[in-house]
Formats: sequence, structure tokens, C-alpha cells
Amino acid sequence: MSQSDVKRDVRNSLLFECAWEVANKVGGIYTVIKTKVPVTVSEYGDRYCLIGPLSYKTAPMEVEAQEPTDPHLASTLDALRSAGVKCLQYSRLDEWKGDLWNLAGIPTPPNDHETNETIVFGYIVAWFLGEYVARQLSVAVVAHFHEWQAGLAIPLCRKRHIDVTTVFTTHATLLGRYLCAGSVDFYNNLQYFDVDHEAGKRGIYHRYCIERSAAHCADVFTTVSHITAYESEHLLKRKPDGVLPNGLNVVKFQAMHEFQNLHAAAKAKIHEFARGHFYGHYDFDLENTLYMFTAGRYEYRNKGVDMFIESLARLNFRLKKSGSKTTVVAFIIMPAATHSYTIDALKGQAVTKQLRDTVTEIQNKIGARLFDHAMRSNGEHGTLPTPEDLLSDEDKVLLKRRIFALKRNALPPVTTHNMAEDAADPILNQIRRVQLFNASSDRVKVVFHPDFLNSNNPILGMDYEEFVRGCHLGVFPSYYEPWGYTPAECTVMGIPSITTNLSGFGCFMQDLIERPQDEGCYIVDRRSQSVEDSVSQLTDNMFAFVTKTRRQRINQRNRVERLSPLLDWKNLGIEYSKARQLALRRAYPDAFYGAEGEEEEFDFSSGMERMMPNSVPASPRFKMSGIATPGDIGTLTEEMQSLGTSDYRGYGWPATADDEEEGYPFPLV
Ligand code: G6P
Ligand code: 1S3
Repeated sequence: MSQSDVKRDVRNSLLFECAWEVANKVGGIYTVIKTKVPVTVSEYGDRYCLIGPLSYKTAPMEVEAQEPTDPHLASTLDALRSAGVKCLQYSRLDEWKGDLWNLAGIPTPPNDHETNETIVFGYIVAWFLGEYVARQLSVAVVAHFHEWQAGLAIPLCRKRHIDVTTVFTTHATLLGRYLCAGSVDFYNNLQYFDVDHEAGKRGIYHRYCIERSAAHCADVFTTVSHITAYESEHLLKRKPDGVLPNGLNVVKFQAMHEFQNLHAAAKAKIHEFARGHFYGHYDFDLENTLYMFTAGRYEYRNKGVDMFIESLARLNFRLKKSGSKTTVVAFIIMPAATHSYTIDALKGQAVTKQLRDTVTEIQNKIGARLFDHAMRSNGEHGTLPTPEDLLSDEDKVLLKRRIFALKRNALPPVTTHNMAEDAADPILNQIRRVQLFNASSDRVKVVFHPDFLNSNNPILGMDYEEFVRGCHLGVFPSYYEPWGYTPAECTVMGIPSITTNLSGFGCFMQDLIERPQDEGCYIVDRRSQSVEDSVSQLTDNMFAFVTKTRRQRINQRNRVERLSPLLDWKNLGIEYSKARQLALRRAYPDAFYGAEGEEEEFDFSSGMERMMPNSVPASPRFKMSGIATPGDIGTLTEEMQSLGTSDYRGYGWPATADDEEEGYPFPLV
């Protein structure tokens, strides 16, 4: 039977979702996949299967080995196993590279390890899918791929006429990331880049070809935000069919104060760290200290760390000038190459712990003496002890020793680790330039933690989520940020954040909410104003935040937390459903017409919760009336293909050189 004779059931389709970050944490795509699982399982049940690379190091923490219940899946895996997959892969690398060149004209250099992995992974996945659909002939198969590392299977499926329908989602473009990290005026020049030349210049032409072929060969091409859709159209030369915003698993609390209590408990742990880190210079009031932070992949310019540090220096100046008593401790959590923790950082926590232990010991002794004194009968009754009765000379000596151990000549360090490239590190160099050295007079102190957070760490031993909850403000002034999970995570935990209108998340919030800044979601304009003006705006935002009262901060946390449903997969998952339906329609158009030739409608909303339950007060105010879910404002439509560039939501982007000359680059709001 030829493939065209096969009539696959499109209503009960099977879904394979494939990404390099399935059960393999590298960055944000891991979060997308992991947090989306429950909502996808609620739609697909057993018909959903994730495909990722097997990393022996992390797999035991991520997955449990199981045999498939689907007999077709079991026999497909057997076939692959008996062909040697597991040990054969790399021996076939050269053969597959030759095939890729013959098939798609994509050249691959010998020493690019990441590309080699991509080729092996892509060829095995395409092989797997081919085997699977040759066995299972009754149900349509949707294969959804994320990012170029997984996308290579798409051109292979197309060239080999494998009977699956494909969706490709890009979470960034290779060229976009590279170009932005340099010093180009990226957004104003997007339509002018000579893409092949730029990719070649950066040694990533082969990777770029893989990414571009995945985008072009997919039945449906999507990305995570409108800003990245615009970028993809110009750099990958295909206009995305739609936008699939990233969601999160939102944990609903029974009562509002529960997450506020979590904030207080987590903040107490950060206080512990601060006492240790600033020992010897702990001359500020923790009750009047605010914790700000930025975090993410170490991309100095793309993630806006440059702007953050400059604004911290200005904030420091303004707080000093205004005679403020508030202290800001700003954390930068970005993994970099390090050798170890610094002795100084470890010592800080150790001497603080020793002091605490000694105090507890003395406290117990005092308690015992106090009790004894009060109990003892002196003729009639016990007496009140004098301070001398309570604190012995021995205690005083012990305490003094601990206090002397807290003496320190140098200032508290900026970084917690010995950096591999200390002298060349861009973050440290900028901190040196703006002289944020944690002096006593500084109202803004900086702590650079160049590693992921983990509750097992000896310094700042907290998991990331707990740390975020304990902070007061997240600051993410990104220049290149297709989505931006960090501010989204802050939002669902009820922590205010600052982002920019160059991040997918920032634009998403700006599109949906009338005055995001009133909801604790500040958005710095990095599109239409100079860098200087953006830095001033960021500084103003941070300064205004610092001058809030505790009550105002508590209120703002409540408001932020109320935005969580906007970011819940229960509401955003619908966009993924639409993408899959579109892919099925494109691959099997005939299956979508009834007996009378009329087109059949799909109901995307079944099983989805409404975004804002009625019990939620009338805040935040939405920009468009009658919106129930983001899906209702239609991000994914077939028509998107036929519209001009300027239909990307929220902003008018320059479509042609003429438009720009006429003076409306952006924004057009
Ligand atoms: C939460 C707690 C309060 C605490 C407050 C501190 O709201 O429930 O008990 O006073 O946090 O807020 P702050 O912004 O000063 O950390
Ligand atoms: C990308 O990860 P990144 O930090 O390199 O994908 C993430 C998930 O879609 C996205 O949030 C982020 O903006 C992208 O940049």
C-alpha cells in the first residue's frame, strides 16, 4: 500500500515532541518542555511521547526507564536497537554528513562537536519516525521540534516523504543571538543583513543552514514571541505561522498570605547569607534592606547586565545623595567558568556560624542560670539575677574571640567564586569601572554569584525558586530575549520585576495589560530611545521601587501574583493545540471536510480553564475588552502568512526601507 492510500485518523493524532533539552537541562527550552507536560498529557494522554538525547549523567535524576505499551513503538525501538543505535551512531557520522550535503547542500565542518551531535540526533530521530509510521498506519502523527539542534530531522522527514506532519518552534535565532552580542543596531537593521555573509563571518554558516532548512521544511513554523517572529522572518526568511508564548505551571495558593509568608521565610535565608558575606562591614539594617537580582545565561549584553550594573551605580549615587538609609543588595546569578569558592566568601559564612553557635551555647547557659537563680530559695523566695550572675567571664572571653574573628581589613568581596578569567570578565570589569566595591558608604552592594543556585551549596544554599521568592525585585533589562522566563517566574511567584520591550515576555505583558507598571511589571523602553535614556528609565524605576513603603511592597506583590493566570499553561497550551491542528490540516487537508464538503471546526477550548476566574477582582485591566485567553486574540492563523510584516502585535515594525525613511521605525503605538 502506498503512503497516499493510507487514511490516518487526524482526530486522535499521536504527538512526538523532540528537543535537545528534553530531560537535559541547558536553558529555557528545558523549562518549556518540562512545565508543559501536564497540559499536553491532559490533551494527549498516552499518545504523547517526548524524544531527547540520552545523557547518562542527568537521566537518573530526570526519568525512569520503562518499556513502551504501544506495540508499534516497542517494535520500532527494537528495530533501532538491533540496527545498533546506542553504539553505532558516531560510526555513521561521516556517512550522514555526506548524505546531508547530497540531500540539502548543507556543509558540515569536522570539528564542530555541537553540530556533530545535532546530525547524529537528527538522523536517528528521522530514522525512528520513518520506522514508526511504516508500522503504525491508522493514526496521524504530529512531530513537533524545538530549536535547530532538534530541527535537522525536519528536512530529512520531508526529503524522505515520511508520513508525519511537522511543527518547528524556534526559541531564538542563531544569527540573532550572535549579532546582538556584538555591537550592531540589530532591530533597526534586521531587514538589511546579508544573512549568509553574516553567518559565514561568524563561522556558523552550517548551523544557520540547518536552522533555516528546519524553518522552511516544517509544515508549521512558530516561535515564542512576536518580536522573534519578526526577527525570524528576516533572518530565516520564512514568516512564522504563529506565536506560541511560553507558560509555566502555576501553583495556586488557597490564601493570598501564603505566598507572602514564603517571601518572608526565604528572605530570612538571604539575610543569613548577607550577614556572613558582609561580616566585618555589617553596618546596615537588614530590616531596611532590599534584595534585587538578575539571573540567566551569561550573555553580558544580550541579557542587559551592562545596563543593570550602570543603573546600579546611578542608583547608588542617588540614594547616597538623598541621604537614604535603605540598602540595596544586588545579586547577579550567572554561571561562568570558576575554580572554586573564594576563601573569603567561605570564611564569612564560617565565622558567622561560629558566632551563632557560641551565642546559642551561651544563651542556653544563661537560661539555665536564670532558672536556677529564680528557683533557689533564699529564706523566702528566689531573687532576680544581676547581669554578672548570668554572663560568666568565660562566656565573655568566648564571645570576644568570636567578635574578633569578625574583624576584616578588606571590603566584602563582589564575587563569591574564584573566576577563571577574573581580569577579562566583562561583569567584573564593569563593576570595577563604576566602583561598586561594597564600601560602607555605598547604599548599593553587589554580589556576583557565577554559578547556578542549589540548596546544597555551602554559600547561598538555596534553590533558585526559593531565592527568587526571598528577593524584592527581579531586574532583566535584556537586549536580546525571545521570551524571558526569569521575569515570568518572578510574576507567578508574586515578585515584581523589570524587563524591556525587546523581550518577548515584556511585549506580551504590554500587549495584554493597560498599565503593567501598576501591576509590578515594569517595562523599560529599549526600542525607541537612546541607551542613555533607557538607563535613566531603569534607574528611575529602581529608585521609585526603593522608596516604596513595606505596605506598598506587600500590595504590589499581591497585584503581581494576580497576573499568574496569564502565564499558566492551562491557558497558553491552547496555542500549541492550534499549531498542531494547523499542521494536520496542511498535511491532511481532505480529512477536514465533512461528507457534504463543509469544513469542520475544532474546539480548542475544551478542557482549558478560563484565564481570570470570576472571583478575581477587576485588576489587572486588560487592553482589549472581552479577552478570555491569549488564544482569543488570535496569535496563530493561516492568514498570518499573507499579511505584511507590520501585523506583528503591538508595534509597527519597518517592513521596507521606504517605511523607515518615512520615519516610523518603531514604536507606532
Ligand atoms: C510578607 C510577610 C510579612 C512581612 C513582609 C515583608 O508580606 O507576610 O509578614 O512583613 O513580607 O515585606 P518586605 O517587602 O519588607 O520584605
Ligand atoms: C531561549 O533561551 P535563552 O535564554 O538562550 O529560549 C527560552 C525559552 O523559550 C526563552 O525564554 C529565552 O528568551 C531564549 O533565550
